Amino acid sequence: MQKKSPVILDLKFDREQVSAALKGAFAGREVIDLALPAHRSRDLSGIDYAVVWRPSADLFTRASNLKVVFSGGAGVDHVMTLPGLPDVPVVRFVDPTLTNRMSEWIVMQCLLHLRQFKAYEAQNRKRFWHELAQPEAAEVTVGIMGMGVLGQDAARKLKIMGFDVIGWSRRKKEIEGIETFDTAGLDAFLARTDILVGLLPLTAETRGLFNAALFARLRRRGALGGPVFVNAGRGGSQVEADVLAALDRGVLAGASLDVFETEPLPLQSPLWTHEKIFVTPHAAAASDVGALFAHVERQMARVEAGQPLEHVVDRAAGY
Ligand code: NDP
Ligand code: OXD
Repeated sequence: MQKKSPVILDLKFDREQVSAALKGAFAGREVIDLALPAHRSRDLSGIDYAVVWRPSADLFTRASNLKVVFSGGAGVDHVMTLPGLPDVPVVRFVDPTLTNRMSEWIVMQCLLHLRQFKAYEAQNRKRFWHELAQPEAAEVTVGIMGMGVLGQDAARKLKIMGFDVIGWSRRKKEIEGIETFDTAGLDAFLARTDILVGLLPLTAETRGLFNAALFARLRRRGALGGPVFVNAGRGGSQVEADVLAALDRGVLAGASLDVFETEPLPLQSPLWTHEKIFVTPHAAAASDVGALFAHVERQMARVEAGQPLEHVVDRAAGY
């Protein structure tokens, strides 16, 4: 039987999670974990596979014969812009563990805004007992920008919670019970949206998209008293100065941000303490490392059996 190619790991992930997941993973195949000192100067030429999350700048020079690059996450912007990325398939991480986590975060943020959690927290600090008006989910339209794997799952789960849900993507989708728009329908989509959810990849087209001009086109007279911005796609798609200005001027009524222009979010950023913003540290949907390795093993088995890879990035579109 032909010897299986080793697999390189260049993952800036929690070490304990990687070590735990490696127990029992990649049976019958050598694992070259570049986080281990013993592997740092190892010859990587002639190796077919690399699993990467924010890889080292010299990885592709050292691993010059890769046949597939696996992203350690659903997003691939961390790898698409790297110098020397070989012209081979780049495979995204698509798995229910990640999709479910993202939908939990999105549904939670929409509910926090619907149920005025920030306002109650402020009242609690003053020990002020006062019930606020209670809009229903059905009165609120959640508009999701990015109706891919994550956007579609979040849409279905928001629907179950009773929200009116609409979606926007490059190519129009047909999804039962959800009105959808393509890029030409952006104005109509925004004019209907009370809670704007960003689940877009970072590409040249989406960089800086969530800006003052876009916030100004959201529905103004909705049940929440003003539009809300929720972003778990990529921080490069939002203009943080515009988010802050929109909140301060009442153009936005609230925000939930999991991703930032600079990560980690700098200590001095006003986003940390803004009374209308929920901040989480790029933690909406972490990759389950065990599930990631199982996905990589399935895809390598497909290559070795002569079957096509799944979840391959469209290099021209950039995601
Ligand atoms: P998909 O590739 O499945 O979906 C991307 C969606 O965005 C598609 O609907 C696509 O349109 C749409 N899109 C892309 N570019 C444009 C554009 N220029 N104009 C309009 N629509 C566009 O990705 P996933 O759903 O799996 O993931 C989305 C993103 O979420 C990831 O790229 C990553 O950045 C982020 N993410 C964040 C995490 C976190 O913890 N915060 C965790 C995981 C992912 P079309 O359908 O027409 O192709
Ligand atoms: C991802 C992420 O892209 O965690 O998977 O951001």
